[in-house]
Amino acid sequence: MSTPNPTESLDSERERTRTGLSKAALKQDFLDNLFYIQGRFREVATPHDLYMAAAFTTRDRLLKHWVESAQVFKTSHARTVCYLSAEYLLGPHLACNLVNLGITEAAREAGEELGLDLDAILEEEEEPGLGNGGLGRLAACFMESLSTCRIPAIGYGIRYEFGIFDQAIEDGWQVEKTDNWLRNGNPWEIPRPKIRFSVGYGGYTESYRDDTGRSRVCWRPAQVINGMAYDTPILGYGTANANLLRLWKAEAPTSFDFQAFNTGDYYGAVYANIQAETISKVLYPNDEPEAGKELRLKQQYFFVSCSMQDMIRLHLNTVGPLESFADKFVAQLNDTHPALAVAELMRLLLDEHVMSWEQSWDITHRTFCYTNHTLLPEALETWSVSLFERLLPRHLEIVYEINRRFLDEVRMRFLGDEARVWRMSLIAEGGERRIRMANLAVVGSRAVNGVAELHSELVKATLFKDFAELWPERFHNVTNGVTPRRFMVVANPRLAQLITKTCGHDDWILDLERVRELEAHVDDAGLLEDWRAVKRAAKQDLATWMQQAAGVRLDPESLFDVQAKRFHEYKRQHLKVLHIIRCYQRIKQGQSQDLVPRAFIFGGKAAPGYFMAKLIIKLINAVGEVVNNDPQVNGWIRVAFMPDFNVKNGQRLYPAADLSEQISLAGKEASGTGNMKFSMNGALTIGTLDGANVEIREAVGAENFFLFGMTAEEALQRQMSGYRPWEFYQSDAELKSDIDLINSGLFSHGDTQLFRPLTDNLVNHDPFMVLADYRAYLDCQKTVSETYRDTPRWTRMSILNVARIGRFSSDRAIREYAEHIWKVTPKRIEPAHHSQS
Ligand code: AZC
Repeated sequence: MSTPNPTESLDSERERTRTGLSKAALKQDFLDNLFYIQGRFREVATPHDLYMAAAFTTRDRLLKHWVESAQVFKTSHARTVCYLSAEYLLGPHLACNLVNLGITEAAREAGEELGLDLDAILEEEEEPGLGNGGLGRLAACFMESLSTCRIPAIGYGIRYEFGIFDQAIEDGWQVEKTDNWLRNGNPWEIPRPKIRFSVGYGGYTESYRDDTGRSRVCWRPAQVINGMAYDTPILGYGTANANLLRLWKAEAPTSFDFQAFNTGDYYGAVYANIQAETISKVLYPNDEPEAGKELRLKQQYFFVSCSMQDMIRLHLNTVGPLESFADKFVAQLNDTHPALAVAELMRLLLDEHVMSWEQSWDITHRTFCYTNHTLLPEALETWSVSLFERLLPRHLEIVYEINRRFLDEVRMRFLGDEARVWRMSLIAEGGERRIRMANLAVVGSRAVNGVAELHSELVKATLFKDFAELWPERFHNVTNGVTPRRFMVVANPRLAQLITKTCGHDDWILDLERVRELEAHVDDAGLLEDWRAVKRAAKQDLATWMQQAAGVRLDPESLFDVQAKRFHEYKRQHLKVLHIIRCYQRIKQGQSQDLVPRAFIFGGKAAPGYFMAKLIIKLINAVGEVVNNDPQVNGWIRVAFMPDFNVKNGQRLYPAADLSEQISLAGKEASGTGNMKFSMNGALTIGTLDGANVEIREAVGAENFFLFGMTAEEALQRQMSGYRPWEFYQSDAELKSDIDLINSGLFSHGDTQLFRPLTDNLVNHDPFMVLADYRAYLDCQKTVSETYRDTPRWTRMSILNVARIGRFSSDRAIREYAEHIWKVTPKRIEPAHHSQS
């Protein structure tokens, strides 16, 4: 799939001018957009006006690729991937689009000639935070790689009016602020008022006989709302292929209920409108489902129904009869949030397109594939049958029928094994009856995958053991990846330039395996020096930013030790805190000989209702307050909390990290993707054998990775044989003194109770076995410090981490999906050769 960037063939200035990619064309269009769209002259434009004009100038250039891609995909009936995801954590668009268009330098120079700084313009962009964390960001990386790999694709999701909250830190606590990302307009989306679908809720179903005498069902919903499409083009790198991200906004079917209006109920009519719009109003800020939230179920059904109707519309408009639907489309369920699509496609085929059950099921089952992202039992979605019935009565009937047929199959295979039937049922019985969305997703899909080798094995061995016994061929692994365009080229341009200079080409951006060519230079003194300078500059940038954003001074000479990810007990940010407290105590006791100066940097949000996670954030800031104000330890350690960790801020963090903390309890982190982003930027990892850490370690070499802690198997064994955390607390004097120091009130102005819920939980329950891994973690951190002191060795390890990270490009992941799961081939779009105005 390696082909030159379309812009490379356009080397003559005339050609670039003709296609709008020259500096002169950019300048002219920028000024035009500033005038005609923003209504400003250069002299009076605000920074936001400048950003908008730059965004429109860039978008114009995307559109050409996009319109052409759509045209080619349509006329060639190209097999298309539909990625169904309730979340897309997109991050800022502008810088990535410039890179993918190949016009970053031209834009920078055009800006300079106008007296503008491109970096300042990029800073203006408010990112669409339509996701919580890993799962949403993965969807965004996959959209970019789908285009880069030239796979025809549509991403379907929800256009939340409010994305993930903005995090502020006040008095050390997380405070949530609404994310009004659309406030100043979104230049990247194109509203499609003609692409609207009705979505029903509630009501009842009726049976009737059709003309042929066959029994049919009709659903009479009590409420009907509309979903309207908003499209965002997603361009690939080094290609003219551009795919479509189609997000649905909920609205009332008509702006007024005229009957209510005529009878004088103006308020009632407007209220109905508002109620409908609530459905796409806000992203649920949890990375695990909140039980029983009716609005959440409504959201899921809303976007899934619009998307399935849209796919059917596209199929009927282009290919024709629905019999071939599963040949035209493959739909990937990103976790169980869109699993209702299975029931919805069945309903549309059965009720609206009057197909038989057998044919509808055959199509449905051949259409869907499902990715699981977690083994944590509390994160597995279930919906109460009563709520489901109230909102989606027809879908409940369909789920029951799918279940009836499925369980017959199970009974036939495993005669007399009713316990198995009970476990595999789509309905959990005993207590309140609930629908198991994961089971629905597995039954309704022809392929199921986990997101790292270890995770996929555990999926088969634990979560879906019964299903893997019934359908072993259905289970796959596709290890996650991340896009090197955003997380290397855009986030870390200095490093990108150094790699390009060292390798003598920039083909690695498209074929990340080729960063391996760095290995040949790993002993060049010049490279080592340049490598250190690049890292040092990134650390300085972060230090400058952190000083301004968090008021903490960081010394770029110190080791930047970073943990950035959602806050969750299984990710064990509190294990890191114990390490900080240990360092603090050692320095105070004059035992700093094993230490190196370190900046401990955290970033991440906690779900607003997750008390323990929020308390851990408070503890970090509380420890920071003491440590950072203690002159005795100041030259040694600093603690900094980056407020509002999001994609944009992540891009500041990854390049500056020396050490990447991936310290989840083994068996709990499905994959992790931050681990890849850090490693790509030359950070060394300290980590457990969990998720993709296992494969990263294999790839970069065990000698270039700091491994510690129990394996998943050992953790399970220990858990089963009765884990008693207090024994660790009692028997390890340092551990005890670290926990006791928290309880002493030192970090809470004398309040000895504030952190009790956390410390008591650790000592008495410790569900994620922090205490069991504490000693191993400290020992490993000692090795980290020793290694860091040997600068050439550390630098060499850093280079090798980058050189061997190729496998973790999301391009590789997408190719594996395409080949093994989706059975779809690339479709090349030729660069357009007509001029644009
Ligand atoms: C995450 C997993 O926790 C993480 O390990 C994985 O890398 C990522 O998905 C992508 O596969 N899961 C979530 O983010 N889950 C939700 C519901 O947000």
